[in-house]
Amino acid sequence: MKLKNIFKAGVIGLYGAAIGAASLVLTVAVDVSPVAAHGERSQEPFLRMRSIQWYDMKWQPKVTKVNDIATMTGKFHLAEDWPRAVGKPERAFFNVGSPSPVFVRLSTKLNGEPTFISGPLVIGRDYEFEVRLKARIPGRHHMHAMVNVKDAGPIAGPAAWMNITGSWDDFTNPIKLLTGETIDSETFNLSNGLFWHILWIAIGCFWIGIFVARPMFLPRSRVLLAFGDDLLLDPMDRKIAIGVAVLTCALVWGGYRYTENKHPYTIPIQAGESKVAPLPVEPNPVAIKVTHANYDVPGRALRITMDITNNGDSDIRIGEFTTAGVRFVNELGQQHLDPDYPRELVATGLTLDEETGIQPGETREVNLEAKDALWEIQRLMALLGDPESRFGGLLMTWDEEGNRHINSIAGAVIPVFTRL
Ligand SMILES: [Cu+2]
Repeated sequence: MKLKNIFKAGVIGLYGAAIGAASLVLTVAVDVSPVAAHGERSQEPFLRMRSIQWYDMKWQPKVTKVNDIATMTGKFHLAEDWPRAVGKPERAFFNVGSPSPVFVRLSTKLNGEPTFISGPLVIGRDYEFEVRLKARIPGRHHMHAMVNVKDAGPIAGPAAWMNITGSWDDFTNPIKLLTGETIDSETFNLSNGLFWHILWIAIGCFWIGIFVARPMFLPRSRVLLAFGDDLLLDPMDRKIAIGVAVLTCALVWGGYRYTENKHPYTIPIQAGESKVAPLPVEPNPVAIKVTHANYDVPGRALRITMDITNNGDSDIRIGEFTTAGVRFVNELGQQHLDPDYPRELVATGLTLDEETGIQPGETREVNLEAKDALWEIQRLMALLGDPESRFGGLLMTWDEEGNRHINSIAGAVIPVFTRL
């Protein structure tokens, strides 16, 4: 390779770096307002309303110091009306959605069982989770529960703001290994990680650089198409290719040998499958059939007409309709509402055409209205643009003794622009 060519390639590289730096400077200079959300509202309504339906969520405590432990607990139901466009939860991983690793997740339990790998979840059933988090980076963070579903992507649940005080420098995460040695996962083998990254990036840059300089991709491709590869085959190319192939194989083999010698006991991650049985189905005397639903666009209200049958032996009353983490409650629902639940996700606009309880054996046509600006704020009214235009959610009823029954309901929604 001629010195001039190397110089030329270097100049081209410098231009690229200059353009990158300029766009970075522009981004910082023009868009200075910090973003405080995750874009969770831009997830399609059918994904948030008709896939994983969250309830009884708790974030405790709301303020922690660096190194302190916080927990996120709750339950979720996998909707029977799971959308066709969303991959089925045959391989799902329980996760936490946060702005970068502000907490370190120490453990996750699904229905009381440690769950650190993915596994199948059953549609129509419920799961209870508990996540233990260790505060790492100080700040005010929006913390979501989340389930990653293969072929569907992350499905985020509701979030609460959690604050971390103190200094990041004080963070430690000591872990005792099987060999008895204790390491701090925050700093363990950092230089080793950097070394391998730099090494592979350097080999990659060298490999691409060689072909950029002798000659570049497009002229090379045109020559190849027009005249075949004879003209292009430089004996030096072959030597370099063999050299890089041998070096790569040697590094991979040597790296594995070294690691095996240094850490003889290792466990492959995500190689198995967690099999957690769903929560047992609780007897539910409430049967619901949605007959009609419409969304009042100017009034920001979802109106559902449904036949509710009470097969139990105690009056039941509706208290809450919850969808996509937004809780629509009436007076009864407010009595059972956790005061710690994020206020921005609570709507008091739940009304019924008849407030009296549904008696045992009775089947009643109920007209329910869930009205609040949150339909717009949370961009849930966008469901009208979905191909199916269906709503979904959990309807919570209470009997005279205060027992709660939960029904997952769903139905097609017709948009209306005036009160019918
Ligand atoms: Cu968020």
